[in-house]
Amino acid sequence: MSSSDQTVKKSYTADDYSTENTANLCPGCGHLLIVRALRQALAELQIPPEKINLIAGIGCSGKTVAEINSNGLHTLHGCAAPVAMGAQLANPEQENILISGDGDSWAIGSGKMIALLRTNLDLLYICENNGTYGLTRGQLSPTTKMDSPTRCGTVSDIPPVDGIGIALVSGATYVARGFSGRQKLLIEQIKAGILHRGLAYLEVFSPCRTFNDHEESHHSYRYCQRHATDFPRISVVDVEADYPTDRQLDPEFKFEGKKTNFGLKFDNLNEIPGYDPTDRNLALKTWEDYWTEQVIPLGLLYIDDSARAHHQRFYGESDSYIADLRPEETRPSQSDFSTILEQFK
Ligand SMILES: Cc1ncc(C[n+]2csc(CCOP(=O)(O)OP(=O)(O)O)c2C)c(N)n1
Ligand code: SF4
Ligand SMILES: [Mg+2]
Repeated sequence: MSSSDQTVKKSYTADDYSTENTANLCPGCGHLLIVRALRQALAELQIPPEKINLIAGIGCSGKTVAEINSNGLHTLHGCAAPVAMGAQLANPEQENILISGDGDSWAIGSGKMIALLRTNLDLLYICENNGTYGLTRGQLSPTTKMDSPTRCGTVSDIPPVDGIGIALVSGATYVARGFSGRQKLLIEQIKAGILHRGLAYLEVFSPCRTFNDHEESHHSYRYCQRHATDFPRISVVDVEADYPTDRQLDPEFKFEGKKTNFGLKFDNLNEIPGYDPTDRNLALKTWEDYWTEQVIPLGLLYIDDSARAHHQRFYGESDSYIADLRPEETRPSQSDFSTILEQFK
């Protein structure tokens, strides 16, 4: 190899994020389409696989870890949030992506997810919402709608949890709603969520082909296709491009990202009169209106790039991270430890 060849940066394609493992997801599963969009988004951002930490809970959704060529950790049910928080704080240079199902997020994991959302840690949290417990064969989940029976006919008699509403009130600084069946939008939502400097919550409507894609389901492909409506539809644009200098609601916005600034192009903002995705109160009010109707808005609801990411508060001016510490610096020496123990005798 010549010296000039050695300086050529590797160019990643979506295939570079594939693995030889297959996680045995059912054909047609919405989660597989999220895997496809994630690989494409990572390739478009040219993120080296070794820079990515994929951290997942338990569920079919969690099997994404096996499908993406990256560092990966399949944690315990409902416990992906504390692991992702630790990983991100220890080394904010890594791209941490948390993958969790609707059950993993909003049943067993709900307290931990809210604790995560309020931190503004710099990571992307993808909630793969199929309105059921896919892995354990189709039970009701916290997001099952009351008028949406399971395949066996069981009906929920309590209202569903609203993950988007929780994310908005808990402090997430990027909140978006996607659908496995809208790949182009999903790829852009994932890219923007990764580039965003702070906590990005992306909830993806991701039908369970085997247990919750039947005629009466409100989480089927057909239901989502019929009831989807456009919210601010985004695409990430060239960071080098020329942007308007003021922050008025122009079709193109420039945002301060984690490592670089990035631009968002809103394809349809003029179709939603008065909507401003940087106004959280407006996003909440608008989302509430949608939530009570039978429509599924897809797009970007809210973004705030002015808040400091949590690791910036945590480390202040320091330029070294916990991950840089030598093992002996992470724990007291034997003699210091003995001194500490003496105090408790
Ligand atoms: C502590 C604990 N409780 C219950 C389970 C059983 N369990 C495994 S996955 C799952 C729900 C998965 O649903 P969801 O998070 O929506 O993921 P999906 O399979 O639908 O993608 C449950 C209840 C478990 N593994 N661990
Ligand atoms: S059971 Fe449902 S969620 Fe799980 S892999 Fe099959 S289609 Fe996907
Ligand atoms: Mg589920």
